[in-house]
Amino acid sequence: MSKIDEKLQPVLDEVLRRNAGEAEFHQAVHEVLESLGRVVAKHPDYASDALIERICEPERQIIFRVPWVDDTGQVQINRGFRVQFNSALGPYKGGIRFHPSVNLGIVKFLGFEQIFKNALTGMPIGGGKGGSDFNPRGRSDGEIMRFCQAFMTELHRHLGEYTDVPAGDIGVGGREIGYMFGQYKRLNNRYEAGVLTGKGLAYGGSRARTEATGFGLVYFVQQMLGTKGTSLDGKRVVVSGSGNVAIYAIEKVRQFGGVVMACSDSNGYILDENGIDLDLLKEIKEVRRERLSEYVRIKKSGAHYIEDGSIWDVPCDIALPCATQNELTAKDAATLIKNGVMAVGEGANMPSTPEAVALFQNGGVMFAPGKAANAGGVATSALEMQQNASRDSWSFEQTEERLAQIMRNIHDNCAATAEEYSAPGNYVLGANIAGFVRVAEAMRALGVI
Ligand code: NDP
Ligand code: 2IT
Repeated sequence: MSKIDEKLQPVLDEVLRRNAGEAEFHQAVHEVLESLGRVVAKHPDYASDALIERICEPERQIIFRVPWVDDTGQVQINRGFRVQFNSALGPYKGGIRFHPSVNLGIVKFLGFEQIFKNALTGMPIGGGKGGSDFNPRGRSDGEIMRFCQAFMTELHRHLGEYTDVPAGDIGVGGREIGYMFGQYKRLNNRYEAGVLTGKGLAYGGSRARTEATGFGLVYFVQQMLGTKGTSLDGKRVVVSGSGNVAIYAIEKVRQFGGVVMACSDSNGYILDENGIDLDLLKEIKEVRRERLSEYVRIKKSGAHYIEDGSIWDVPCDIALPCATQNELTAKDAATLIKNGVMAVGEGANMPSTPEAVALFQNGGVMFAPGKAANAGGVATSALEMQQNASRDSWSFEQTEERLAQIMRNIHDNCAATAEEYSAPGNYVLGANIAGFVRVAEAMRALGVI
């Protein structure tokens, strides 16, 4: 990783010391502090009143036991987390992740990223994140429901439409949000629709929220390509992951005339030179909840399943990592560059390692960081909160148009901020600085908080 401004190095040292062993959190803080060097050089007052130190310290961290009973009658114990990172701009807002890898450091990295992402949307939402080391893979619907109920039995006392508003993330989609909302409602005896987002359309969800992260990512990439006089039309695209973000990124790429040749899960990737069959992918992942390898079992011609190796070995014009953190390494970046990649857009949170990002930026590859490019999901969550607050529901077209406008604004704000700080085309710098400045201004106005 590259050097930090000398004013900010002590801030980073202190974060490393106080949060020992939390590698992903260190990585996320490091990247933001690296960008802020230019801000404190230009506006030294941002380095006063321990403002940056305060932003690096969560307002509240909740860790709790989640006991539940599996289908065989065995008692299971998981650990639940909610990190309420920053509420200067609005109630804490951010997803909940169910994955065996979840620990405090991962939730803190996600919560930290969420502060700046949410600021970039321009909406009134603070930053937070939660999750559990629960592994949903292979669990029955009844087990998922009992786990969600047990998780919410503790979490509910920390939430509220003006306090903290979770949504989905890895392993948490519409089904899980429904079970959690049901339990929240039961415990509070309040139909508080705005306490969770990503709800089903039957009970207060927003149209286009399911699609929003993937669609928003592709809107952002289309804007970025536009600055170089090109577009997605006719481009070969590779998308990692095959979950919520990946599926709707694939759908929007197709609408913009691109061809998605490959997508993946944690076991392997599929390659379909004719373009991924989206209806089949949705059927396998959203309806049957099966592994991606089923795709080639059903679609016998033209498609291949590759169990070993990296999806980033597939030559493409545009790469969209939409699975998880640090899934795209320096080696993968070097392969993509060798194969002529022109743009990378992060649908996942922090999917590229710092070394990979540096390779892209130094290699002239347009690079859209997750906290800007995947902000369409949380932005549409904020639109869901608006609809809930006004007891209204908007059409798909109206909601998608709002999403598209928000993504254009985020793109232009990041690009303009990068220019202002003498780094044209550096969306990492633009996103970190523009997000930081909005949060910092609000924090200063609120006194020492
Ligand atoms: P899903 O659970 O719907 O899908 C996750 C996908 O990523 C699956 O294909 C999964 O494969 C794969 N994956 C997960 N963990 C790993 C891992 N450790 N190694 C390899 N592959 C993995 O999640 P989402 O699509 O919602 O989230 C994907 C990414 O997008 C995450 O980084 C999330 O934080 C980010 N994001 C999500 C938003 C949303 O609105 N949902 C908004 C903004 C960002 P497998 O089934 O094998 O585990
Ligand atoms: O990482 C993210 O932005 C999300 N998982 C979505 C958060 C939200 O509150 O919609």
